This record gives sequence, C-alpha cells and structure tokens, in this order.
Amino acid sequence: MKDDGLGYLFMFFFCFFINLKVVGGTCGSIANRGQLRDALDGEVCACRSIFVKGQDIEISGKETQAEQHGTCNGCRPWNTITGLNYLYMITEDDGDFDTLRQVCQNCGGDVAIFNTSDTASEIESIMGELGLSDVLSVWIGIKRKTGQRELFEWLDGRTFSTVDSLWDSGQPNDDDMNQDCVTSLITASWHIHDRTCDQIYYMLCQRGR
Ligand SMILES: [Ca+2]
Repeated sequence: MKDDGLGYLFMFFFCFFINLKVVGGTCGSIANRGQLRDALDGEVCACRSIFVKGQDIEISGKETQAEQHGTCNGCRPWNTITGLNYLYMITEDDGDFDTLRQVCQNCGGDVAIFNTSDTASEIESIMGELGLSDVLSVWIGIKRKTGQRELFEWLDGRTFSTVDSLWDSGQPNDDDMNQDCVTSLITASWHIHDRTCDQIYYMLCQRGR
C-alpha cells in the first residue's frame, strides 16, 4: 500500500509538469484509484484538482471549467479587458486555425469574434492588456464563405465585407486562391490579412463571463 501511495504522489507531480489533454467528461467524478489509473491512461486529467487524502485519491471540480486547471491542459487564464464584456485568452502555443479553434473550445470558449465598427482598436486593447509581446499576429473568427471566394463571414454567420475597413491595405488578396482564414497583426495596427488556414499563428480566444 505504501508503494501505491508513492505512485499516486508521482502522478500528482507528473500532472503539474506534463500537459495532459482534457478529452473526457469524467474527471470531476473520479473517486477511486482504478478510475484514476484508467483516466490517466486515457489522457483525461484535471491535474490541479488531484489531491491525496489518506489512502484515497480524489478529484474535485469540473473539467469543463478549464480555466481552473491552468496550463495543465494548455489553457492560459481568461482575462477581463477594460470596457469589453467578454473574457479573452491567447493560446499557449501557435498552430493552424482548426487545431487552435479546438484549443479555444477545450478551454471553454471559441475563437474571438467582434461586432463593432472599431474591431482593430478592440483587438489592440486586448493585446495590450494581455501583454504578450512575442505574439505579433493572431487568428480571429472570420473565414471565407464555403464555395464563395468573394465572400467572408464571422463564425456566427454574419457576412463580412471584402471592403470592410478592418482589412489592411491590399487585403484580402487570396494568394494561391486558398487564403480562407484571417489573422489580425500588430504591424498593420491589428488590421487583418487573409491567410491559408494551415499557417502557424497564435489564436485569440473569447468566452462569456
Ligand atoms: Ca492575404
């Protein structure tokens, strides 16, 4: 039994140093060793909520409240931004659009969308307050409309014009006829460029309070 205890202590610290994916819905209810072992094997872990109590392992909290588990599942903390009603986060790693949209969703939000006439200023405020000086360009929630190369839309379905003032000069230019995703970039005062969706950038994630 003593060896088992040491094993679980190892797992406890292992979770703090290794990013494990939250891919299931069972962490909050795992209450015994067998289930914990299965969960770890299956890449399910709410690491920061694991604690040792006597000879038992208990996991508290809900894995869907991903911000409570911090970097253990790849989620930075969500942040309030002055004057804005949503919470924001930049993905911990850079990557292609589809992969990082899944990260945003796993962390309890989605890729950021906006509905004001001064979106570039809002993004500038967000990036300024988040203070991540190495993040120079971010995916946001605009995509070219499927099968219609002349039309874009926000991911909530609102049409987005190709002549909107949010576009940087000369954009969208649809290089190679496959620039279906969009980034906002600091060198354009956070105005936007169309990009191929498999390029590698960080993503601006958004969620409700
Ligand atoms: Ca472009």
